[in-house]
Amino acid sequence: MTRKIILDCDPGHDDAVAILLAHGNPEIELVGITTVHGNQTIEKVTRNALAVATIAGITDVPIAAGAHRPLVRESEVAESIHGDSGLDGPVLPTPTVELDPRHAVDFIIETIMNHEPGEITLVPTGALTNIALAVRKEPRIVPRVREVVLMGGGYHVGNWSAAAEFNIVIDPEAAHIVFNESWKLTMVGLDLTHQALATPAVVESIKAIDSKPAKFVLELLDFFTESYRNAQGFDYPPVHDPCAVALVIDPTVMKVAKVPLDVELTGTLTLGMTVADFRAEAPADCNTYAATELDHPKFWALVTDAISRIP
Ligand code: PIR
Ligand code: CA
Repeated sequence: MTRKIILDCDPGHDDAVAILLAHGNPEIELVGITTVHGNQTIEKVTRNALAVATIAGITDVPIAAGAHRPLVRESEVAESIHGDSGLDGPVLPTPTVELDPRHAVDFIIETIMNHEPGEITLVPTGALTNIALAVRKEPRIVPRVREVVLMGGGYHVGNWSAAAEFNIVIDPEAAHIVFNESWKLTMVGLDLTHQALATPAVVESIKAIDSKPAKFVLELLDFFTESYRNAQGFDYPPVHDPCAVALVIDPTVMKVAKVPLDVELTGTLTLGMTVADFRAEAPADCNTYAATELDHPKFWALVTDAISRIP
């Protein structure tokens, strides 16, 4: 059975790889790509989503633009990591695919309501603004969603502050809404994604593919490697967002712990921290999970396989 997903993203180098993984993997049916402010402005990340779709030949998937800013806070972008365009490095083609006229929030609601309960999985890889707005506008989506598998947060480390991860801390109120709904939610956070390093061996395996999408990924990784080295002192960059897609494809690609999760909204040092309560075994009604340990070879095999399937 293929899994139907909506990828809600802010491309973004790793979001772009997530799009390619979702499109190239035969187990996933990408029913929509929605965009949200984050790595760059909504205009830029939406243009980038259309450019990635153009490169990958994604012509039959609606792409809808969403929220231009967080619910409460001022906008913040990750220019130090993703550059001025949000997708610096490769020369981006002028998009030949068109934007869906619907707002992302309406697209998400309509798509979930027009499918059977349990059919649609939400995969957010940016700020949770669109998902929070969708829940508030149409709460009946919550029991209809199969599960939410998101990239964001982390229980032992931050990247935008000592305690908080970017996708959560730029719109903590939205994250709080999404983490506290009754759907099954899995946090694929920095604990996991900092294991998804694009090592030289990974880069070699992508070089071996020799196609336009593979070349595009190599150019993305070149830039991402440099910015991660300069901004965060990493030898090799962690490619966060495709980890969430990979978990939907193959639950054996990572270990996941059932654990109560919540989002800090009032801390001065800890705003946007995703707090996991590991003190005891999770209660039976716990509906939140945190990814803990990645099978690195299996993950990158999924990614390179998907890229190699895209002409
Ligand atoms: C933001 C990101 C990546 C690195 C930094 N330092 C900041 C973006 C990625 O697209 C990913 O979804 C998430 N946010 C990781 O924090
Ligand atoms: Ca992202």
